[in-house]
Amino acid sequence: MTAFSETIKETAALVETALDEFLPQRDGPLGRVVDAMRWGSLDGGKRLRPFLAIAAADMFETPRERSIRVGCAVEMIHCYSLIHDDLPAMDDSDLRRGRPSVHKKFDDATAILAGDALLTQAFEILAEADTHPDGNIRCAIALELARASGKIGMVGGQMIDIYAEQKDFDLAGVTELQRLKTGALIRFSAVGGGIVGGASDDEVAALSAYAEDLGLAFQIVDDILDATADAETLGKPAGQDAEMDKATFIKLMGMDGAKSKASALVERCKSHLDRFGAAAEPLKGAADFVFERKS
Ligand code: GRG
Repeated sequence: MTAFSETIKETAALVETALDEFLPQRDGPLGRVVDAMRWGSLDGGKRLRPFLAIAAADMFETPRERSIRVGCAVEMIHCYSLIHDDLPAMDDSDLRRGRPSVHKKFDDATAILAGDALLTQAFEILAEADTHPDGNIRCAIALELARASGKIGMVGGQMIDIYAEQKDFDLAGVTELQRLKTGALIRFSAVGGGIVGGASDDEVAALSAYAEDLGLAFQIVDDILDATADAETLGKPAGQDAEMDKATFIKLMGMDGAKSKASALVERCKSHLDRFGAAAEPLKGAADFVFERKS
């Protein structure tokens, strides 16, 4: 196992423990929504977003108790989005992270409420004094997360994506859609980690530039993995699947073009961190991990 795989596993274990503590089991009907929140957020996923938050904050020698809370907040938003995305009204997926999705394990109403409760709790965690003693810093982080998650971020991107299934988008359109749908939370992760660590405006801007390139590379790699999996299932050349009505980076750039673009973005995203010297190695490792990932 590479050094980076070990590092991300270590932070994932910290996040797992913290999420478990944020979601204590309860009795009765309230216990049902907590169980669904736990099902949708514990024991799964790469935990890339919390890793970015923690690694960015580590560059400024921030107490881990603070950065883990920022990481848990963004992971809760991510998990809520997956729970809602899996619902019949959206992607209608029976499986998530290799097991039944929340609405399959429970029911649609419980899945909607579990997603809503994770979304709300993310902001509760950020507002609590344990996240940072300075209320202005807590407010700045919450503002960034609200913008990354809502109509000018992830929700806006999801809305465009649902619409884009019927429309042909060009490269600029797909890039903008993905910047919102998946890029905004990835950007928040690095920026939120920087803010909780007391980064200067210039340092936050460098983290933002890094994460914007990283988020785009992440989505291009996601399209490459999807197209490769579809090609294996359908026995067709990668990219020529039943979802050809949906604009993807593979459709617009071809498989080779998409791979070159992702590789170039990963190299460029790392260069934004050169000013931080050796302290940026974990974040640079995350960029290589995104490019090389298989799931
Ligand atoms: C329902 C408001 C709302 C938004 C949904 C992000 C999203 C928007 C839907 C997810 C659909 C999807 C599979 C998008 C592709 C990119 C992506 C976000 C993949 C999942 O993220 P990973 O790979 O997942 O980080 P893990 O399980 O590792 O956390």
